[in-house]
Amino acid sequence: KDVKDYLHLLDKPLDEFEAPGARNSTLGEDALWHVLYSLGQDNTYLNKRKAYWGLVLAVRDRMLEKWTAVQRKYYANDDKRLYYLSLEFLPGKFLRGNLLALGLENEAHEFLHEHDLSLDEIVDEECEPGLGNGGLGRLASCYMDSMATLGLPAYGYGIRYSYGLFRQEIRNGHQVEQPDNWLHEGSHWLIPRPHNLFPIRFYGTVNEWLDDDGMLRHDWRGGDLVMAMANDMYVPGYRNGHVNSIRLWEARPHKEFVLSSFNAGDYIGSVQEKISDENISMVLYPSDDAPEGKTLRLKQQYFFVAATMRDMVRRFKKLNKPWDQLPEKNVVQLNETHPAIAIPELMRMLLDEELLGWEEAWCICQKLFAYTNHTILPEALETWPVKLIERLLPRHMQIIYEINRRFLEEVRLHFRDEPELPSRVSLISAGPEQRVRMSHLAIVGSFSVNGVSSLHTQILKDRVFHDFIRIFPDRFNNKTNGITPRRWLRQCNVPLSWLLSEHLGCNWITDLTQLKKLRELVDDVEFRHDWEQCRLTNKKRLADYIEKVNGITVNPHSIFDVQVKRFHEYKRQLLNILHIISLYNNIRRNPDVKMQPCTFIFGGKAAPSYQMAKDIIYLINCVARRVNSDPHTRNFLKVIFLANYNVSLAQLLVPATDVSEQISTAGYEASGTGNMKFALNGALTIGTRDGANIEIGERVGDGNIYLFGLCEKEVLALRRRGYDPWEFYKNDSELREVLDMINSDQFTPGDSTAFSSIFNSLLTGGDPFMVLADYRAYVETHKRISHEYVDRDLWIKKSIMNTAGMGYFSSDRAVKEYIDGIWSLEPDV
Ligand code: 73E
Repeated sequence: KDVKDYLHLLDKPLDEFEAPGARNSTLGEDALWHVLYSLGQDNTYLNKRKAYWGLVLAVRDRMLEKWTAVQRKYYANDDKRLYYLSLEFLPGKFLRGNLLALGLENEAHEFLHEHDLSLDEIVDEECEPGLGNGGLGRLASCYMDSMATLGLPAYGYGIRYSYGLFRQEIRNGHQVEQPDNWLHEGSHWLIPRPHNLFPIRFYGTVNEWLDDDGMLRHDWRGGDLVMAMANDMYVPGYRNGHVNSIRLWEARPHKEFVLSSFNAGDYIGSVQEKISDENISMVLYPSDDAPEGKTLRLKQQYFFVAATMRDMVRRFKKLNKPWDQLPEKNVVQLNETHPAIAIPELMRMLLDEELLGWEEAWCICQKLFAYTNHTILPEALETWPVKLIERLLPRHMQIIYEINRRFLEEVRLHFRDEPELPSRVSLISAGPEQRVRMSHLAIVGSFSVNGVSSLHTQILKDRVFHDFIRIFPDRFNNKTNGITPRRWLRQCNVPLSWLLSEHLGCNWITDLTQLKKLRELVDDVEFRHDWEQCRLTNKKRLADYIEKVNGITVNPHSIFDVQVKRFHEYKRQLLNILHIISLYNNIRRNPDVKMQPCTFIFGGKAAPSYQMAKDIIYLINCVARRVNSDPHTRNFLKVIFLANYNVSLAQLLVPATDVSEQISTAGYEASGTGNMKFALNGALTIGTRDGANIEIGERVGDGNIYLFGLCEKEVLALRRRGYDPWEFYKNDSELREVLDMINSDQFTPGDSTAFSSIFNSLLTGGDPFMVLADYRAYVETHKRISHEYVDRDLWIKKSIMNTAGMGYFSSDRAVKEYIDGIWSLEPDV
């Protein structure tokens, strides 16, 4: 059927004040108007580009009307506001989601139809803003969607990077990074606000002076100034008339040219300064789960935080309220420690500019800030050299010292018999180079610290921040992550959404727990048939993409087994490829084997400096080349690497996946959110007892998930006992064969050392992520999967039970938990 014939069945009706007719022109008329008057192009005929840009501008008009009304309401109601500070946002493409939220899909279809175009081809015109690395940035975007849908007075804050995460190309099996110039055509989704401009200082010196009461005061001056200019991105709630915004700061030169050197004839020298100032918001750092110790990174953090605190204080001052009301009217959520420098920055503003006393200022900070931790990888806990902060932000370093002095004094007072405790919890680490521990700063300066899954929060309490639990017993809490059902089901999986709305009505889109009613339908043969058809439609669409992009034909009836995520040793893409090699060996040994054909799909980027991760990508591509071209196996086994994995590609993959690979070493993946997207769309998970996998298992039921391998406690115990990967090498002949192949030229003819780094890490290197320890359990679990997949009734029932159990993982639920447990906000709809 034509999409436009069934859209009205899919979605909630619009709220009354939203009804069409509130405007006296149609979306299409406005789009044509914009083609002529905003783009300056002939609107008597349209091509894809013109139609796209015209639509964007017409949709934007409608969002702006709502956004200004909502801002007025915030002021009128004197609402408490949430500031969500994140160095990363990954919104994905906007057009489809915005049309959906605003209830404009039908109008858009009609307009495009009149011009012989379709929405599918139009959305290709849009390029996706890659302003994040992975899960952390995508989580921020899911939460912004839920906040708008729940009608919260919330603002996202981040950086308008000129270059997002690099575009990944695969050349001869290797990852090659290309710049992502996502703004080269401009983006009308981003509105520059040249009047929202703040100077941000770096370097300089601190002067002391005495105020009228004889109190010692500080004044930071000199150094370099850079301007922070606002750019706003709009986030409409789902059909509720509510629109929020994400403010992304862009660095601008403080002076156009340094006039003196310009006059002295040093033209290039004077432009140089302009260039280096703009560098601050030039590019996103491409490491996920690992800190980047570069000065420019710290500059980025301070730059966006300082501008954001200014903006918050500017709005607060309009209310003419005393300072102690700041935390009653605002709350600041820190997404990881990346924005933690906000704490000393607000202290500086309150002390040095507003002339508050220390206690008063500190009390405000501790009631205002809340911190979310996303990772426990020891190497990922952010620290900055004291020397660097002293130079770049001299006043902040003084304030951090003072926070620490007072904090440790309290600790000594309350824990007299533990002389070691102060140095363990100190904000400053000792050692040859003193460093500021940003997580300690964030914990001490906040009223709430949360982890992102039950297990992760437990690990924070038991291990990583154990000392702090005793000092601040009420500060720690869990908020298990969630994903937005608008993008991750309604938008990416139209066939299934239709089926769901037909049977459950459409309230699941904003109340995902409704999905549990699917359990009553698992025994309905016709329903199961329709379910399977939806899945097949999605798999065919993915197969077409793979054919077009990779030039490889895959069988849509094969098991689509997918692992897409950043490349990291702890995520263990290696375990996956080792198993594939052993499957390959088995098929070659038994050419007549009866086996369910399998398509293994990989996607994901490696940080450009992470050599091991890049080697693993190369290994996968080399294995793929060999397997896909072997006439003995190619009907049973295909291995596909999809280049440049991003949000758009995820939207294509997620609904087409049968088996979702979530196989991190237990204890390492804080939560994972990809795991949720797949299970929500009816994939079955093969996973370790790690992060949110455990909670997914609890909700979909033991029989509907394939959990395997060591649990977190067993990983710790084995390491303590002394883990020897050689044992597994010696005792498992299949595994040994696979490892020996990697250590030969089997996959790289003529070059037998291509993967020796991998082989060595797994054996002589001690296999830090215990790939070999989990290998056998993983292989056996895959055998079960392959066996059970063939029983179509059984499999489809399990698939339905997955979707049915995933209601809990809506970001609406997660955001509501933040509201109740941390933010104390009122929805304003
Ligand atoms: O487990 C994921 C989690 O689902 C975790 O690895 C990821 O955050 C997701 C959302 O909670 C994450 N990313 C980072 N730390 N944890 C990170 C660290 C430094 C730079 C960029 C990202």
